[in-house]
Amino acid sequence: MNSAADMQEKTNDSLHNDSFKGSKQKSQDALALVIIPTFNESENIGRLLKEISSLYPKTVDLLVIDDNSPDGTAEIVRSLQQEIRSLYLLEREKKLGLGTAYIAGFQYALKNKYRYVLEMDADFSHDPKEIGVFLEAMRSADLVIGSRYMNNTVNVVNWPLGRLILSKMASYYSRIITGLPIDDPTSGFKCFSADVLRALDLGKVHSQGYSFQIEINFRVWKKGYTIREIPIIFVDRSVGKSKMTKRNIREAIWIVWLLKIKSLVGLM
Ligand SMILES: Nc1nc2c(ncn2[C@@H]2O[C@H](COP(=O)(O)OP(=O)(O)OP(=O)(O)O)[C@@H](O)[C@H]2O)c(=O)[nH]1
Ligand SMILES: [Mg+2]
Repeated sequence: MNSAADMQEKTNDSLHNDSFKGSKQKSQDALALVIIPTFNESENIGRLLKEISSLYPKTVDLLVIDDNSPDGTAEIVRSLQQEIRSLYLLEREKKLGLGTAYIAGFQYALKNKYRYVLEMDADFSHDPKEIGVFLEAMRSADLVIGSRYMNNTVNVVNWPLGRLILSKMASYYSRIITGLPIDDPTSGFKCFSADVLRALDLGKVHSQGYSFQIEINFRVWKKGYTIREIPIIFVDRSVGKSKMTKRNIREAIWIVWLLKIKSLVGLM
């Protein structure tokens, strides 16, 4: 997947952004950056970071983007930076939404010259063991999406029926209005090639919250990149609270129309 020469070509850029507290240099041989946004995930984050770093000690670096969680999530990450060499932390001053967290993470990944950039939730809904499958699938795609709904199946464990219906409705709605040919457009477990992220105008992304997933997929699709879905099993969080709000749902409803209109008038 990556030659030694390619790896050497990557530079170890120092970071020049003061908000990346405790950051070091990018690991020399890291192929991918896993971005994990957090808000009040103190019960999950430590175990998750340890698990990923023990599964992928060399190929994967980790970036947690924490929005000043009152439960001490950032302190846990900071203390783990002593034992996990490839763990970085971006602390933002308040809860600014999932979409803006990912944009900040993408900018960090591009600046530090990772080849692949993964998105992942902190709450163990996404299985760390799948990261290798995503990287393998990137051989034949520019964006790989972990799908809960491929081939008319539903691979969701322990989700309340209401959440499942909402998620399925969002998938149908975004497909009918925009034509986006993806079974699970709201999935938050995915992997981008850095080239795709570089080609997107990240400053133009509208979504602050969960509709970010739909919007970014739409932008990648519109640019003609290859999107591949791979099946994942999504397990509902067992600890911590959901951050999904009615505001997120309202945003998704209008964002889909905005994307449609912008693409019709040639603005996308
Ligand atoms: N930095 C940051 N992270 C967030 C924000 N909102 C949610 N997150 C994180 O984004 C990930 C997904 O959020 P969840 O609440 O798990 O969303 P979900 O998976 O749709 O909902 P549940 O699993 O039902 O709780 C988790 O790691 C959250 O901690 C935010 O505003 N800022
Ligand atoms: Mg979750």
